[in-house]
Amino acid sequence: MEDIEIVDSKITKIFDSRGNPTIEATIFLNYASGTASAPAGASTGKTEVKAYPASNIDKSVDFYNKHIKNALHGFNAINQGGFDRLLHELDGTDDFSNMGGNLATALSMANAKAVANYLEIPLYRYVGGLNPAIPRPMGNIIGGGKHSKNGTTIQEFLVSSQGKTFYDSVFYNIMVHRRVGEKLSEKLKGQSVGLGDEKAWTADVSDEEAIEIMKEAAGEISSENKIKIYLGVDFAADSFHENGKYHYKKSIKTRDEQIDYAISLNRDHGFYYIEDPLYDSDFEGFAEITKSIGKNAMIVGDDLYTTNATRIQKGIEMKSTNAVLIKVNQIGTLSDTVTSVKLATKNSMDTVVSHRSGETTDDFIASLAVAFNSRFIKTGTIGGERLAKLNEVIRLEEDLV
Ligand code: 2PG
Ligand code: MG
Repeated sequence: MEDIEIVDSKITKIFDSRGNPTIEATIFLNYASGTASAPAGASTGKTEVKAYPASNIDKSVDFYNKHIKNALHGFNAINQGGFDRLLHELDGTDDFSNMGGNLATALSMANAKAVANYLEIPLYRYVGGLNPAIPRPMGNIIGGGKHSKNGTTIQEFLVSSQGKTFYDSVFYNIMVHRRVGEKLSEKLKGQSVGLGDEKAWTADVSDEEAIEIMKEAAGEISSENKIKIYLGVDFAADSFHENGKYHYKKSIKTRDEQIDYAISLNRDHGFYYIEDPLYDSDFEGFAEITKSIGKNAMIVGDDLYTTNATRIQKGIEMKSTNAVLIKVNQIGTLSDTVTSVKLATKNSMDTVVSHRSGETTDDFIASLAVAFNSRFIKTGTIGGERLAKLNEVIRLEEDLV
């Protein structure tokens, strides 16, 4: 294939949904360009690449101006692998701590978008080839943890409605969100019910109360509309794990109790999706949970793997989970993300492409979920920056049928 030369690039500091600055990058080719921006986590995994050098976005901007802009000039954009390797070389560390993983993420995604635009093919085809598929939406309904104040200890209570189309599934997820909002206001009369970072409801309720409200609301929407609705949680357990124990608002669980609790969500409450039930290096504990309920439930590693192929390989060998959460800015480039997805898929693990708690209106992950054949795309249920992704999958679904 002919070379497609990068003629220019630029970065801009913009704001994410929490009002924090983030990086948007644009790659210019002859007669085409691509723009993408990086999201930001709050419950970040310890083994993620560094978002910014010394947590300072301006150091990323300086690095780009001094070391990257000129190096990209004239590079063959269609060589995505080479582009991403160049970013690694220019950075010189193994966790992007000189340039910042968020700068790498925005540049890497912008380059892929620019090439897809140049070739006039959809991004999901450029990234994923010939077997794209529409995922189901996994939407955050009640949230706490590091995404709100005074919310539940468990970070996310999620649902995935199984409508006939992606549009229907999103619609029923929104119905569950609405019903849960009504139930929370009724229950808490007068006390405030708010929205967390991902636009899930947040209120001063216990995890058990949240489980009951979710089950009730999802059960009602499910029988009123005759659709199946999967229930899920993201414990993000690393954020309340201290000295070997799990610290809930009003109780403390030992590791064994936490394992039992995660199992009971499936066994006693029918939850299907269970993400990060244990702290981020307890590969053995994850394996116990997967052994017990993995046939009926999806056990997902997020902070456990941080989209890192070496960690996923360890999880495969230890049978830790049957699914992997995928976030580009945990690993820093599109090529590294594709490597992780291929490894997981080859080993019969499901993938779930995910947003981050701090988001822009960038819709890149919609195309990724379709390209990767992911079971779910995990986002919020409402909110402009969340719907940007869901609405794009709705468009892609029209494209694909
Ligand atoms: C998670 C994510 C997204 P954060 O833990 O799965 O929901 O949260 O972006 O804060 O890491
Ligand atoms: Mg998570």
